[in-house]
Amino acid sequence: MSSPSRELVRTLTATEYGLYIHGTWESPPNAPRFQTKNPATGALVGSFVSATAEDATRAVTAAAQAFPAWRDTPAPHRGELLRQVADVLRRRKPELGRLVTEEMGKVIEEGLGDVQESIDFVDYIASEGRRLAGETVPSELHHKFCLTVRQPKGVIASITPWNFPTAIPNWKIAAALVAGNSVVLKPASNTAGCAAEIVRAYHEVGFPPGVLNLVTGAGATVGNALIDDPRVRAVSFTGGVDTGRQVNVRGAQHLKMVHLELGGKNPMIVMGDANLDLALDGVLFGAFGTAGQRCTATSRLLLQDSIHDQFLAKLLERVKTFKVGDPLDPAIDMGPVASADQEQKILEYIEIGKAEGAKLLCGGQKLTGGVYDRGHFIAPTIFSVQHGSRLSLEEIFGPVLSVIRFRDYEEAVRIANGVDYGLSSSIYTQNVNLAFRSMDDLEAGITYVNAPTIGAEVQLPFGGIKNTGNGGREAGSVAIEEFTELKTVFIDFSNRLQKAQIEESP
Ligand code: UN1
Repeated sequence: MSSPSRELVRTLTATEYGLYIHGTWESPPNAPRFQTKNPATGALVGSFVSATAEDATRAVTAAAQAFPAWRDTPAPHRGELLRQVADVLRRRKPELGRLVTEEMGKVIEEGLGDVQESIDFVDYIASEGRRLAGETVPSELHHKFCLTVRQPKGVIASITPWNFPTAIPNWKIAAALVAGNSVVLKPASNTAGCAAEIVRAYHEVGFPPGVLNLVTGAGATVGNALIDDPRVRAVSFTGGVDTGRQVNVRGAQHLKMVHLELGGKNPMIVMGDANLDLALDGVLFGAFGTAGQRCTATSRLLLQDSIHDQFLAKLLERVKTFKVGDPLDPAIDMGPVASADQEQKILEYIEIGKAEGAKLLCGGQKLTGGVYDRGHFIAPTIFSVQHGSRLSLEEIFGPVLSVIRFRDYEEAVRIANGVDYGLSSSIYTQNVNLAFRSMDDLEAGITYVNAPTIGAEVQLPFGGIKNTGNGGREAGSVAIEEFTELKTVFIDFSNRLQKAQIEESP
């Protein structure tokens, strides 16, 4: 146990952040605070205001006041500011990548990748300021013009998770802002520092006060206040399915558009004809990258009978060489899980697996001794399971892979689709017919052929079906759909009353 004086030093070294409302960082001296901690070492990272519902309401007021002028700012100018944000993020990438790693524990290569995904998306969506395209279509009447334009919704609440602590806030903020909305961001508490640093980038390039606001604190307080505020026109939420359901129900009471991006139980199918070494690299990255804490993580490995034993033997060999440890060390393959809560939940699932008779093939425990004792490290874990067991169906969000054996393609598809989620999916095969069939057959928003289930690129839509969400997509050019209303416009220049559906066509 550390001595009290040591604790004090750590407290003082934590970066202190305020709330960001109407372009000002607010740090009331007596406000209750919470802290973020490095999950690898327990060291303090940042200290944040635990906002009240009134704080959230003030942020919405700031956003509502800023909205009219921001809506009227030409979209290319809005895009230009975002382009400058991308430049700031690019400049600060090394420092921000390190912060991602220190605050949530993904290895530094992935911490930097998180920031790169932010840069890529902000760059990409900035140019939407010069598109925001509607459509023009013919009228059934003479001298009449029909078109659609995209209009912002108003104030958007963005509620974001800790696993992509810069990328996902940027997906939501940048798309909402380029479309002319104002935003209140409520980030996951354990990565509030990453969120605050992103907001600093927006502040630095001169977004008008109130256009973007940051309110840190508990979901039950801040999140609910945002969802309940009638001035918030849409809520964009990424997180767990249980919370997502509550957000949706709460938003529905206000007839509010709620966009949900929730969990996954993503399968990788390895057919007998696959390039096995390629599949091996793929499953290691897919299952244990970000310590399995991606919505897109490969959490089920489906192996065809003919290669099952051989592939599994190779996989277990490779996992033995896997280095778990300090995520800032570039030689390390996997860091800690993100928090004590995560650790507990994952260990509970490991116990569930054991209790339901799944065969533990490797790992299955918290790592202890030396540097491990300071953090939340769990060994890469592989179970052999039956389809239908809890391990095979429920999202674990940790470094736990469930292996399932199958006979033929049809059975693989049945198993792959036999879960409540549908975010990502993958098939390894050299058979071009199966590769193309899987595009149709796999029930998921994303299908990879000969690549693992993770690694989506920002210029394409991201999202899933079934319990993964409620139909929306982030990223890609469709990212602006959740943040815009379509206005349909008819312009009649005939100088007479024309009656659609009633007049005879000439
Ligand atoms: C998530 O886990 O919520 O495709 C996002 C990927 C990343 C994004 C994951 N580009 O794995």
